[in-house]
Amino acid sequence: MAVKNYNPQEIEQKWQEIWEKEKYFQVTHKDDRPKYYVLEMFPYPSGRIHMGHVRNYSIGDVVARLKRMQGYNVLHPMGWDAFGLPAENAAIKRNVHPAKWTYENIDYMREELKRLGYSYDWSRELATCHPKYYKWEQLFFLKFLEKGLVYRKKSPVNWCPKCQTVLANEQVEEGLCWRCDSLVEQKELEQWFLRITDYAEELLDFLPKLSSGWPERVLTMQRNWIGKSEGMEIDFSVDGMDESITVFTTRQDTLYGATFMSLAPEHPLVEKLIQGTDQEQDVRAFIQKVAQMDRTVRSSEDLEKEGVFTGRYCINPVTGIKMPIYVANFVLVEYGTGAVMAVPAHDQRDFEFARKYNLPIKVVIQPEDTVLEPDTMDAAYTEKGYLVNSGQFNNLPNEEAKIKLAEYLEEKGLGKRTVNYRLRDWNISRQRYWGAPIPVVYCEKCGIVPVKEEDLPVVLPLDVKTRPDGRSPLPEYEEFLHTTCPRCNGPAKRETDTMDTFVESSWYFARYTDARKDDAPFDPEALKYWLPVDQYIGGIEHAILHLLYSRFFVKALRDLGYMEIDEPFANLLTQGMVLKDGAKMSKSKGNVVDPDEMINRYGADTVRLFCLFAAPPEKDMEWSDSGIEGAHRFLNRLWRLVQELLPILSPVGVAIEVDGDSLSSPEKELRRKEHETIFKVSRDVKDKFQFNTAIAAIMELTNTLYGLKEELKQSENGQKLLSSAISTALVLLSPIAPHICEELWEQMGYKTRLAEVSWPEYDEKALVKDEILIIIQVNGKLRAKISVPREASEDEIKSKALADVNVQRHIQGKNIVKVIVVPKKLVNIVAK
Ligand code: L3U
Ligand code: ZN
Repeated sequence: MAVKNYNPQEIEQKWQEIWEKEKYFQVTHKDDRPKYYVLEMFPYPSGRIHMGHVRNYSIGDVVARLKRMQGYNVLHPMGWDAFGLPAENAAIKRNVHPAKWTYENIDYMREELKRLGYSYDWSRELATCHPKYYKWEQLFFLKFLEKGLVYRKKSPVNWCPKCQTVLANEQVEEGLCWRCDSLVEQKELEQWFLRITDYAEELLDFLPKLSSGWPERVLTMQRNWIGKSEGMEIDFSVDGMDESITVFTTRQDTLYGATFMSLAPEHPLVEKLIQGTDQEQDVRAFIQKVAQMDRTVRSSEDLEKEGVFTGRYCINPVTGIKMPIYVANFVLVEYGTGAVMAVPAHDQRDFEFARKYNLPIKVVIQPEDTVLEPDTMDAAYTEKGYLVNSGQFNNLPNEEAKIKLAEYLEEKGLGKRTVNYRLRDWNISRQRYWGAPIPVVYCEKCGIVPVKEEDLPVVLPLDVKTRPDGRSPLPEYEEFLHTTCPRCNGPAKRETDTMDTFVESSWYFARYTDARKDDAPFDPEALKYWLPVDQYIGGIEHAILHLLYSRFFVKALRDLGYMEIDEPFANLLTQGMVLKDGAKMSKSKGNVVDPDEMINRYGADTVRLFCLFAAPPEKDMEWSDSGIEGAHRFLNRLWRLVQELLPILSPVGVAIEVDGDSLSSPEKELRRKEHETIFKVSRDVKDKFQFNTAIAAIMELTNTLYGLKEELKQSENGQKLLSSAISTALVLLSPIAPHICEELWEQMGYKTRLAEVSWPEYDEKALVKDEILIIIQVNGKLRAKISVPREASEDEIKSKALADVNVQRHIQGKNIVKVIVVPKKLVNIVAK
C-alpha cells in the first residue's frame, strides 16, 4: 500500500476549515462547566505577525486547548490594539490613511493567525479603533470626570519631538521615547490626567494577593514603581518672612544634621524668596538653564550637582540654626514637596553639593566601629548608627530615633507623619490624530463641558488628511472642531487631544466577555461568569505600564459599579524573547525569521512545536534552523509510524484497560511507557507550563513505539496496545500540534474529534516497573547486578547473567563449574 506523505499545508487547511465551520471554539457564559479564561496580550496591527507573537500565542493556545480537554468552558479571544502612533507614523510614511492601513493590516494578520490554527473564538474579535469599542471608553471617561477621577491641569510634560506628542512617565525610558528613542523634552501643557494615585495604596496592597499567580519580578517592578515611602513633612520657617518651607523626608532621624535647604527650581516659593535680593539675577539664569535639562538626567546619580544661593535662610526647627536656601538642579518639583532638607553628612547628593559649595557638614549618626569626622569623610554615611549632636535624642539607635523624633515633632506641631508615593497621575492626553477623541467641549461661556452620554461616541473623523510632520489634523479640521455646547447651545470647540492607547488596553479583556453588546459596555452576567482572566500571557515589557493601568481600571470600574472583581489577571505568565544569533529578533538587526515563510516551508504544527520545544515559556528562546528541522523530523516520524501501522490500528481509545498480568513483556513495556508519558506530560503541563519537557516525553514514547512495533503488531493484543499508545501520543500532543494529531486521529478511525477528547488519566499501577534486580556472584563474591523481567525463566536469567560484562571479566580464562539460580534473587557462578 502506498504510504501517504505528510503534507502539512493540506491537512492544516482542512482542519482549520472544520474547526471554523463546526464552531469548535465559540463559547457562551451559559454553560454548566467551570470557566477558564485564557488571554494573550493582543497585538498592535503593525503589518505582519512576528515570531515573538507566534511564541506568545502558541503558549496561549496550548493552555486553551489543554484546559478544554480538562473539562473547562474556555474563553480564548483575540483582537487588535489598533489605535496609536505606529499606525499613524506608518500611514504617513506610505501616504495612506491610518484607518485604511490599520484595517488592512488587521485583515492580513488575522489570516496569519488563522493559518497557525489557534483556537480563538473569533466571534468576539474586536478592534479598539472602532467607534463601537471606544464609545464605551468615552463613557468611562465621562463617569471618571463626574467622580473626579479625571482632571485637567497644566503641567510640565514629557514631549517627544519626533512623535510630536506627550508621553507618560512610563513611556520614557532613560530619557528616551519608548517608541522612537528620541531624547524626550520638557514642555508645559494643559493635559488630562487620570487619578491613578487615588488607588496607589490599593494597587500596592493587592500585590501580595497576586503573588501566587504572578512572577515575583513583576510584583517587585510594580512595587518599586508605586514607590511608597513613609516619612514626615517638616516645616522650616523662612528667616525674616512670613513663609515656611515644607520638606518631605524619610530621614527625620537626621534632622539635627540639616545644614542647608535645597529647592527645586520650579518650587512655587522661589519667586518670592528671590524678589529684591542680590541673588535675583543669578537664580533666574540658573532656573532657565535647568529648565532645558532633561528630567531623567536631572534625577540620575551621575548628574553634576549644581545650585545657586537664593540669598535667604530658613530655620532648622530643632537646632535653630540658620540654613541657607539653595535652588538645586537635582531636586525635582514632582517628588515629595519639591524641597529637600539637606543633610550632607548622611545623604550622598547633599554631600557632593556641600563639598562643592563649601557648606557645613554635621555628623549626627555615628557608626559603632569608627568615628566620622566631617573634614575627612569622602562620602556620606548612610548606614545605621547611633545619634550624636542631636540633643535629647543622643545615643538612640537611629531607627528608634526616627519614631521618637516623629512623636516629638508632631507633639510640637513642627511636622507630621506622611506617606509619599513615587507614582504620578496618568497623563492620558495625546496630541495625535489616531486615537479615541476625549469627549469634552470648550465653551466660551461654560468652560469645559462634557459631551452628553447619549451623544456618544464622539467619532474620530476619517475624512481627514494626515500631515507629513505628524501633527494632528484635528485642531484645523473645522467640521470636527466646531460644535455646540451641550449646556448652553452656544458655540463650542471640541477637545482635539486623543487618549493614550493604553486606555484602550486597560479594559479590552472585559469587553471580550460580550464583545458585540450594543447597549452597554458589558453584560453583567457574562462579566461575572468570565472575569477575572485566569491566565494572562504576554511580554515583560508591559510589567509596569499596561499591567498597572489595567489593575487601576478594574478598581475604578468596580467603584463605579461596572464590575465586581478587584484584580483583572489571576495568573500571569511573562514569556521570554525570541532571539536569533543571541540577539532579539528585529528589523534593525536584520535577523528576523518570518513566520509565514516558516509555515510555508514546514507547516504551522512544526512552527508551534518548535516554539514550545526550544525553551520553557519564561526563558528566552533561541531560534535555530536545525531546531525547526528537528521539530519537523519528529512530526514526520510520527506521521510515518501511523501510516505504516494504519492497517492494524483501530480506534480503541486512550490508555485502554487491560489485564496487566496477562501481558507479554514487550506489551507490558509499551503499556508502562504509555502511562508514564501521560504521567509526565500531565505533571509538566497541567499546573506549570513546561511544554518542552512534555514534548520530550512524547518523543520518547514515539521512540518506544518504533522499538516495539515489529514485535507487537503480530498479535491482536499487541495491535490493541499499539493503537492505545498511539492514541495517547496524539491526545497528548494535540494541544501543541493540533492539525496533524486531528488528522491521524481521524485516519485511525475515530468518529469524534480530537478537540473534544478529555485529557487522559494514567494508571498508577501501570507505572510500576515490572523488573526485578538479580545479584550475580562469582565464586561467592558480588560482581554485578542485572535487571530482568519478573517472569523471566531460569534459563533466561542464567544466560543474561553470563553475558554481563563484569561477570565476563571475572570468569575469563576459567571453566564454569556450576551456575546456581536462586529465583528472583541471585545467581552464583562457580568457576575455576
Ligand atoms: N498591544 C500591546 C502589544 O504589546 C499589548 C497590550 C495588552 C498593551 C509579544 C513578543 C508581546 C505581547 C518578542 C515580539 C504580544 C513582539 C503582543 C511581540 N511579542 N515579541 N502588542 O503586538 O514577545 O510581548 O507588540 O505580549 O517581538 O506579543 O505584542 S504587540
Ligand atoms: Zn456653554
